[in-house]
Amino acid sequence: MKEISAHLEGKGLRIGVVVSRFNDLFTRQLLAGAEDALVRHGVDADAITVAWVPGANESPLAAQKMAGSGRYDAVIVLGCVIQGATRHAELINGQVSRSLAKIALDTGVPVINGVVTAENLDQAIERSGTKAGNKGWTAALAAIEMANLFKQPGISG
Ligand code: INI
Repeated sequence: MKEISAHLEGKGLRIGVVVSRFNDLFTRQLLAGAEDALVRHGVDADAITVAWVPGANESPLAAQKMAGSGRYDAVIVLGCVIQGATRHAELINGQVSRSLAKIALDTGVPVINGVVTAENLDQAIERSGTKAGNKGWTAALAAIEMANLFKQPGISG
């Protein structure tokens, strides 16, 4: 049996990051976590490009531009959607996750969904670098793993 799996070596990878300004108290923490994870795993800081967008709703288009540019081995999307009194957040989450999955399939570039979806402020705090870890960090590891996976013989080209 032949198994294909990827290591977490970031050397030589070029990573695009899309980050929302909405709820930036949290998204700045997600970005810090992602950058820390990328650099600690060998990604050159100069090979990380960060594009800020107004909110999660705008992130798929920026991710599509980055993924389609041919300049990145993976794109990470960071944001924080907090449930309010209306179903607005639920609609944003559905739209964003479906769009990001489609962009990855259309471009063949891994697009990692690092958008925190929280029912309240406590959950947003927990997922942005406290009790439940930092979703930016885990998204960065997923980006490295997926980018390396497609460099393995037997899975692409
Ligand atoms: N954008 C977010 O990133 N998080 C949210 O929680 C949020 N809520 O709840 O409204 C949010 N809304 C803004 C949206 O993403 C767009 O920027 C805006 O609708 C303009 O298109």
